Order: sequence, then structure tokens, then C-alpha cells
Amino acid sequence: MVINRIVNSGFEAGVLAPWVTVNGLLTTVYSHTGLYAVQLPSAAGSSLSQVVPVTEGESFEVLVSLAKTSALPSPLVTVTVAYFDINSIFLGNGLVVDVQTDGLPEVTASTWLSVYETTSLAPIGTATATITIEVFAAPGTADIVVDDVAMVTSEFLFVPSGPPGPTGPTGPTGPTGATGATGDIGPTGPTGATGPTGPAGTGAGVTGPTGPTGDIGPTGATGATGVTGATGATGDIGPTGATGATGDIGPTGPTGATGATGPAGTGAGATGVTGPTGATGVTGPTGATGVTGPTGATGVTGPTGATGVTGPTGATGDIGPTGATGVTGPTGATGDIGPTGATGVTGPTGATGVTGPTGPTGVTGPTGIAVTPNSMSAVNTAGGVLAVILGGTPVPLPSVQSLDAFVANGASTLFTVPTTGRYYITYRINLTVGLLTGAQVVAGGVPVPGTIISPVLTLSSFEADVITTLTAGTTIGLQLFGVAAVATLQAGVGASLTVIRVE
Ligand SMILES: [Ca+2]
Repeated sequence: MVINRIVNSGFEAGVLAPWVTVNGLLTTVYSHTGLYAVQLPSAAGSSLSQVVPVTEGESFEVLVSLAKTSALPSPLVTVTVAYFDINSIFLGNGLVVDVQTDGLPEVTASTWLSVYETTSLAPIGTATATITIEVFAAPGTADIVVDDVAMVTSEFLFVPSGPPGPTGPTGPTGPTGATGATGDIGPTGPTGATGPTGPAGTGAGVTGPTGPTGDIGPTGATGATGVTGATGATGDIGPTGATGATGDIGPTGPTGATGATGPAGTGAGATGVTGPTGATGVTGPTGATGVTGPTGATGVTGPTGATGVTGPTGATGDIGPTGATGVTGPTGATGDIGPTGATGVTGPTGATGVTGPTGPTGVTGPTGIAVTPNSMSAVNTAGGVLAVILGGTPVPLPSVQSLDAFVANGASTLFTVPTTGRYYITYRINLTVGLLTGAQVVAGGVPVPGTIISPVLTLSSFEADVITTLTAGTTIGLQLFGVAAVATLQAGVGASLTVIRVE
């Protein structure tokens, strides 16, 4: 911890105590920082001092800000630190600094000289130190002002040095320290740009011989521009005129050399962030072994060492849990053909194939059941004369009868149907002369549609075929009808009727 042993360093207590002075005065006319400083007159000499506690082995950084109060030269000023033991016996000087005559800046220009020096170590037995600023008597010199006197030391300087501990967290930023003294004035910058040209003089006189250049008079009002005169002979170069008005500020010149380091500010600032670790110094002689400190935190695990020699095989452990299924390996060689599996489900019917060639005719099968069990046929082969009437005249069919189960009446003009079914009916009538008579088959006394022939011109031959349903017991016969006439049947086939059951 940095500490300043001086009390009331900047005199801002408003009183001098605990400072002791000879001829010095507290002043508010000048100050380096704050409101107060101490003025030390030079005419008869003066001094300012303070006693501070010191431990043997300590040293200090001493800071003092000084200036003079007028343009007169400054007198000789000395800053001294002297060490004393518990009995106030002088043990030696820690610091003696002389500021030579006229070595101080003038305070009115706000410039101060800051003395910054380091004392030697306080010798064994030191109990106090006295810091003294002394102004030597010198009539015709300026008074001196003093401000911001500090003796700074660090408590860490005298602690036995162990290895550095870990860096602690950064503390909060402390208040801003006092502003340091202004540094030395830097080198003069480059010359600025030339200022604007002043107005021309009044009246154009005849150019005379060039005289010596006079002083530059005040600038007159701008006159009218005169006629340009003949150019005179070039005169001798006159003396340099007075410096003109300052021109505009030129561009910034290159940075000058670094000035002398200014004095440190007064007061101890806050502890800054710990800087980077410096280079390792030369190893000193080994000290006595200290007390063993607390065990430090376990360090980072080091790199894995090389594999050791394989030890003897241990006992077989328990079987571990089954691991995750591994990646499928490459396909192995084809194995032997396995046993035939069970017959699978019948698949869908495939598409119809191409029709094959016609096969050979098969063996004739057995005779089937007859589908015409009832049939009849009857013919008139003798011919003969029939008297036709409008309502119909039956045609007898007595010849070549094949009646099966049909039954003919006595005149062979009607035949009784034995069984109900569908029947194929066909008939023919052949006359010797054409007539306008009609011909038809009647069943149960009703003409059967499809068998009725009603000619518009005379016909000699009639025939028709039809299939119709007949009911058992119905009588069926052949008729001529429609006109009153005499018809003669041909001999041979004068008329015929055939009826066949088909279903
Ligand atoms: Ca002050």
C-alpha cells in the first residue's frame, strides 16, 4: 500500500499545522492545486519543515512543487530530508536537493517546477525524518511559493519476499489524483503561414533614390490606385522591419522530442491494475527454509505418461452388458441350399395366354335325350274339290299320317295337342287354279298369327312356318277362307301340315 507520510501536503487544511515555518505565510494568491500554498520570502530567507514518523530501512519518493512570484531571479532553494533516532539524534541525510539561483519558473505563467527525488534508506535506529524547504536570503530576488509536498513510500517494500500470490480482483477505481505540474515548454513549432498583405500607402510619389528604410508608420486609409511609375533602380536592402501581425495558424508540425518528465502528482492515487509479470531476476542465495504454507490448489493434470510394461493376466471378470449393434459387415460367401420352404399363398391369376392350335376331334359321345318327343305330320294326296266360305273351310289331311301322340278327329281336319309346349308349325297348300282365297292354321278355333296368308292377287300355292306355344288338349287344323269360291287341291301334295314340339 502506497502511503504519503506528509500531513496537510497541499495546505488545504487552511492552516499551516503540523508544518513549522520561519517567515513563511499561508497564501491564496497562488497555488499549484486547490486554494492554498505557502509563500517563502527571499529578502531575509525563510524555511518550511515537517517531522514525520519513519521506520529503519524505509525510503521515500519526495515531491515538491515550486515557483517564483515575480520576474526577478529566484534565490537558491534547498530541499532536505534528515533522519533522526528516538532521542532526536541526527543519523544522516536521506536527501539534499539544490535548486540553483533563477532555476524556477514564474508562477504567473502557471508554470511550476516539480522536484521529484528518491531518498536513501533510513539507517538502523531511525524513528523520524524531517523534510525542510529552505530559501536562502538574497535581496533583489523573487519570493518562492511551495505546494503539494509529499513523502511517498510503500509498506510492501520491507515485507520478506515470498513467491508472489495470485492476482486479486481489480478494485474499484479511486478518485482522480491531483493534476501534476506542467512540464517544460516543448521546442518551437514550424513557422506559420505568411499573414495577409497590408494596404498600400497613399500617394504615388516620384521614385527617388532609395533611402534607408525608415520605421514602418501606421497604416493609412487606402488611396486610389495611382498611375504606375517608372521602375526605379533597385535600392539597397533595408533593415528588417518590425514583425507583422501573426498569421493564421499553420498546419501542425511534426511532434517534437519528448519533454522532460514532469513531477508526479501529489497524493496517492488508487492502486492501478497489476501490470504484467516482469522478467525473472537473477536467482539470489537460498534463504532459510520458511514455515510450510497451506497446501495450494491441485494443479492441472499433466499429460498421460508412456504405456507401462504389460502386467500378468488377471482373473476373468464378469460378462459386461451387451454393447450396441455394430455396423453391418460385408456380405459373406453364398451358403448351402436350405430345405424347401412351405408352399406360399396362390398368386393372382395371370393374363390369358395365346389360343393354342385346335385339338383332334374327340370320340362321339352317347346319344342325348330327344327334344322333339311330340310331333305329327298329315297330308292330302288325293286332291279334290273344296267349297270355300268366308268364315273358313277346313282342309282334310287323311293321307300319310304320322301322329305320334296327336289324335285326329274323324274327318282328319283337327288334331289334338297331347302336351303343352313350344311347337314348330309348317304347312303347304297347292291349288290347280289360282284364287283370291286366304289360308291359315287355327288352334282352338283361333287363327295362329304368322300362318295367315291373305293375297291381293290370285295364288295357287300357299306355305308358312311359325313357332308358337300350344296347350295340351287344344285342337289344331288347316283352313281356306276369305272368299266364296270352289278350290281344287292338286293330287300328290294337295295340302300338308307338320307340327313338331321343340321345347
Ligand atoms: Ca494547495
